[in-house]
Amino acid sequence: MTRIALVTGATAGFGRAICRTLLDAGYFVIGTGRRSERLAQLQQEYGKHFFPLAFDISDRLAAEQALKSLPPEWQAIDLLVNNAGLALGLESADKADLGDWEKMIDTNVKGLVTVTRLVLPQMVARNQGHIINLGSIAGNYAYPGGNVYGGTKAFVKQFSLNLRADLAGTHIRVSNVEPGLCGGTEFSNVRFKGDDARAAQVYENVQYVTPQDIANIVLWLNQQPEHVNINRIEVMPTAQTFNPLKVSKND
Ligand code: NDP
Ligand code: 8X3
Repeated sequence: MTRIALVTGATAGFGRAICRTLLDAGYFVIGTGRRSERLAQLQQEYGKHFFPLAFDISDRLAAEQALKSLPPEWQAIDLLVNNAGLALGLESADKADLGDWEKMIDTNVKGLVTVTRLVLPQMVARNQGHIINLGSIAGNYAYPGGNVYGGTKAFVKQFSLNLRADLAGTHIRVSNVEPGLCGGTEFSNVRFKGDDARAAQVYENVQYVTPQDIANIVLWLNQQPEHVNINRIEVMPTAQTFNPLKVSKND
């Protein structure tokens, strides 16, 4: 039986790799994002197996209209991958830009809950489905400048667990993928607002986790038998590990 997946943030990074991996595995895929020309490229490659749905996820009305506009044969979504998201800036909380904070909350929190709320009722009606959210290690561990970005990802983790609580007794699964340092995406170019040299430095001389690694994990999560729910999966490059907690001493 062919499965239908909806992947948010399909125009770059993880989302694009997840779309390709699901399409190659035989899924029909709805891909979203604001850059419609990139969605059109995927449609050119995969033809009727890919449905482009361009909208700004932080615009609730646009999200509602987009989801409503899906043709009937695309509405029974079996797998929702809530991947679209961003970090903006790395300044400490007293210096960070409030507009950046709002944009992260509007996208990573409000956008994600909007799409979830729009897709979930048909999953419940069919008693079938899987929601895979893209959290982050930033939602598990604090780091300087992680302030609101980490806060949004902690929200995604707890929202995922609370969805599980609400979906008790159904066959619907919810998983939160929590990656660490991953290269090959636009994440740091966006975070550093187009300072591509600074973005490149983040990944210099490190064997980072790739978008394909994340896509493989997403496919594997969904391929588990229906009675198996992976609640959370944290993934880091082997090269990334922990520091002692910081203690500031009096002089
Ligand atoms: P990219 O910047 O490469 O891709 C982000 C995607 O999100 C793009 O397709 C973009 O599409 C979409 N997006 C962003 N804002 C909006 C919006 N307002 N409306 C619609 N779509 C939007 O990032 P990654 O692939 O690296 O990140 C994907 C997810 O994984 C994010 O949630 C990120 O927080 C998370 N993550 C990333 C890690 C990393 O190190 N890369 C590690 C841990 C988690 P468009 O611009 O076309 O709208
Ligand atoms: C992205 C990973 O450590 O840059 O979510 O916040 S990190």
